Amino acid sequence: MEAAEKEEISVKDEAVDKNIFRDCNRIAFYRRQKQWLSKKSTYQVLLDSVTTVEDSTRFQIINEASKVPLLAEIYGIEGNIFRLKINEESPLKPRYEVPDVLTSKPSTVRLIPCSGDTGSLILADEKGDLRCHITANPFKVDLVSEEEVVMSINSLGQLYFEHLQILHKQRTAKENEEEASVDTSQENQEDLGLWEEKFGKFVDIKANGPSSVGLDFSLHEFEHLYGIPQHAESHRLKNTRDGDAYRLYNLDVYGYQIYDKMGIYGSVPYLLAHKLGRTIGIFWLNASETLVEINTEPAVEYTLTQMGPVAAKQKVRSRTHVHWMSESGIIDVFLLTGPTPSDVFRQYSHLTGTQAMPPLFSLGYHQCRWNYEDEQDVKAVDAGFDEHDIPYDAMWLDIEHTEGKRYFTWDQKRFPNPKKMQELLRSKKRKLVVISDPHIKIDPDYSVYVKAKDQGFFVRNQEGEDFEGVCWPGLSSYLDFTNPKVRGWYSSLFAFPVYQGSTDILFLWNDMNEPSVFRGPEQTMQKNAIHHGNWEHRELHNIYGFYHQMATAEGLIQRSKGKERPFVLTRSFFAGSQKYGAVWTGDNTAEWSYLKISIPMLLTLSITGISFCGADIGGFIGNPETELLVRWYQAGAYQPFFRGHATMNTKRREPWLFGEEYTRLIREAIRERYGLLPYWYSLFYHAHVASQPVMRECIVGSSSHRTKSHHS
Ligand code: NBV
Repeated sequence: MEAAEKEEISVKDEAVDKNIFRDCNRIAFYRRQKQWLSKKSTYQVLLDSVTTVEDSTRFQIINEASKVPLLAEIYGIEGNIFRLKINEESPLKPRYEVPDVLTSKPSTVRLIPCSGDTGSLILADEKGDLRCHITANPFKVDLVSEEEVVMSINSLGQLYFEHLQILHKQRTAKENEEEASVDTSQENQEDLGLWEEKFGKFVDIKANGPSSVGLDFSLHEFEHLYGIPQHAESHRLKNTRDGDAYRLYNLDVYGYQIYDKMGIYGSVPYLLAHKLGRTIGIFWLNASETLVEINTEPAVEYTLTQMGPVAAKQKVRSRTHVHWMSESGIIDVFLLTGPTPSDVFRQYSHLTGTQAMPPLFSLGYHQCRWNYEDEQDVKAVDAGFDEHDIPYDAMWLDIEHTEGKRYFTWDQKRFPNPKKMQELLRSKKRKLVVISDPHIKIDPDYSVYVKAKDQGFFVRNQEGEDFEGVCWPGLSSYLDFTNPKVRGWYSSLFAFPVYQGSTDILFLWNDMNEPSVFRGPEQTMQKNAIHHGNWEHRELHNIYGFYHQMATAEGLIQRSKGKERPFVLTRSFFAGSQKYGAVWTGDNTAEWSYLKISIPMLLTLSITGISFCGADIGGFIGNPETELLVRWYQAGAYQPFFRGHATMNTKRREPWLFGEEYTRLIREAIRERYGLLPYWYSLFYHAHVASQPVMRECIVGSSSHRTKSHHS
């Protein structure tokens, strides 16, 4: 093991150090939005600017202070979905619009403008059941379905849009005087992090300056909200307090703390709200760092005493305010109007795709550990399952199987004959899953590195050179999966003749793809690294892992000439990742509380489209007591992705190592899973064709005696 690596592992033996990560108060765009919103400056629609262009209705919105025009576009999308886009009318340069997440250009339906009162505009679908009431001053949108206002947009006046500007130094004195949107005085500059933001020893230089956006949504009579993974939190979203918003920023958080709103490995900026008779969804399509505040105002009943002899009662309906804030990009939001939960699931998958149909083997039990040491070890563990009569389908190899963490290679000493090892597994109808991370060791003798370097396939730094960061192999560069050419080339590396030692029973595991960069800010990539198309990393950070899994899955499809379904597990993900395979909840801990939190974490992923999800059985970090391990198998057998895994320095924990009684219990749990395999397969088929989540929370029992159970 190399020195750099040892150092990282010893650091990582400790519980999560939250000081490495930023909370809201240390995030400049959050502070800026809060400062500005306290000034209560409003936006107004210019009603004489309303036009219908192709399939959208467009109009200008102007802020009373800055006077810079924004362009709003409203689309009706098939299946009772509205889309609202807000961008600068003429930005200094194009702003990032997330590509590749929507399955195709959503099929639009015509919205018919109906005359509202003066000062408003009404857009309705053809049947007139769904309407959008736009109030001009101050700008507000009410979404009306079956005569009920379901949701209001910007009713709290939290629309926020930072216009791209020329850097101060390059501006004329007059332009600086005109700057009215935020307090940019020198003393305040640093605090607001407009062009430069410090975090510990890191300085983020922002070539494009401040570019954040935000908007509020009020959900009428809704008090139950769910979604926006990934957080180690309860299923139902909690009210947030100042400085404690749900953060969506993909990060490698080893041993993450539970009941915490900090962002971990993946992000789906989509939430659902549910009440009796209606379920709705809000999908905020933005891949930059995002914060979500949630605030429920409960229903209140007032008694009006001064109104006369008879006391009058007035009821104020409850509502929940959702405030989205993103560091960059545009506002592009999809409003899913339900009305049933199934309708919302269908509407969301109409936009982002359904769960990929998994190959049958991947619904069985997976045996993993960091690491199975060598071919002998694999053989012995494999034989252990037969000896103890425990079914399993896939053996997993972690990073140590490679030659010095050079993915697509095999450690010559430990795995001299990978094909023979796979033949052994194949003879028992079993599979092998190996890891492939996005960082590539800088090594002029490593062909993957050389080819990627020659073709300019790495993410670049500010100076235009390949970005370099430390990860498992030591100094590494990171493939720029946002570039379709890089994805195409990466996919080609999985072809059997190219990936030496691979066979058709070998499948893939993508780890560290937040991306994880040791010693980087928050252990990830600098936000000003540069991607294909000259986009800054800040614009697309949350979608990096999505593209990695996409390219890997495509590689597996291509190597079988389109005949076989791929299996790819990813740690990082975004909206739509369900199309490419499975997701797991990363580095959890061998404690009861982590077993418990796996259930809401997986339910949350499930309702945001990612049905194929699981948590490491037994807990990755530490040594579970035997009863915990058994209980984890019993729970995991009823969770969609079912894999035992453990970190490096833990005791071995194959199912037969704890005495006959416990072996029997684990055997029974795994066999129960296999007994239900056809049912699992059918559930996945329903997820694939009809968007129904595989793992669901059902309320069972009479209304007086309700218990929650998890149905799979
Ligand atoms: O590749 C090693 C591990 C892996 O076993 C684990 O499942 C991932 O979540 N990986 C993280 C990197 C190292 C973690 C300390």
